Amino acid sequence: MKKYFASSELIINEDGSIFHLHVKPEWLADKVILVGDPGRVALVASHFENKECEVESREFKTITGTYKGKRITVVSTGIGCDNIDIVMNELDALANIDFQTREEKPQLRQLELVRIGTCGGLQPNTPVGTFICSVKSIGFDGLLNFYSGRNSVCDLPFERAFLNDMGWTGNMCAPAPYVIDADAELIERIAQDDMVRGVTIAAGGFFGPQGRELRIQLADPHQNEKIEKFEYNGYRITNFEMESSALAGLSRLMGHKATTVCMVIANRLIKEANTGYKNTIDVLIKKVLDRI
Ligand code: R1P
Ligand code: URA
Repeated sequence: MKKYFASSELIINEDGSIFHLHVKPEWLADKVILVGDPGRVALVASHFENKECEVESREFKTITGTYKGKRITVVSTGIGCDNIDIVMNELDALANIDFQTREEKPQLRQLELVRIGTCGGLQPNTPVGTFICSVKSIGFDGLLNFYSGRNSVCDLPFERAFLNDMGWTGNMCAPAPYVIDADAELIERIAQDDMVRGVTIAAGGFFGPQGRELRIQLADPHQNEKIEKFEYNGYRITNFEMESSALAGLSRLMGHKATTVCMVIANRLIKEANTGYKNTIDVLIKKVLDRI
């Protein structure tokens, strides 16, 4: 029997668009670029030859257009994995649920999603300005634990090794981190030979969860030293951002292809930062547009 999605579960606006994004099914391209900052949507779309739709609601701004003949949708997610839950479920509904019958479509329509973001670097080989493509993400956000397929898509031995190394028990720095791979084919095509292939921690905050201590103390004052030194099967943790784990995890569960590329704007190891990155992130945007 086909699954039917009631109006409280799949909320469709009166104009036929999806609840938060305000996007209609016919506006969604198969290739999707996600950015955190709504202001970055216009920067991506400034490279398009034409725009077929432009819509904005809360932090979610969407433009669909064409770049060198490829139809691409760019969407801003705002900050955090909670927003990625909204964006990924709504994009997947636009692609794979019939809005007239409210039933799942018979054939999966697979999306290709690349997040272009900013991050903090954690290693000597990730100075400010480095582009990092996430091969694996470690989710500090707990989002994937609410979906039943979690254990079938996560790297459980990596999770155990990381948790043992950190020595976190009980509710210390809970929920327990989950580890998820990005899409291998997409990583090769997007990262090529000019991006560092890294392991990214998607943190549930910019300060405490990324080991930044301002006026209030951290639960684990040695958190970042342990993260910087951690090694498992030749993998080192390269960077902190706040969305890649939910993107990779939900994409795996839904049958889509996804990865995250970020430009390092702060190196935590040598304590340097660049606040003028808005001019230089366009180099990364052009690489992704050419390779997606
Ligand atoms: C924090 O400043 C934000 O920057 C990073 C983090 O993931 C978080 O969203 O990405 P964006 O530049 O895409 O927003
Ligand atoms: N975004 C993050 O989440 N962390 C940083 O340090 C820089 C950008």
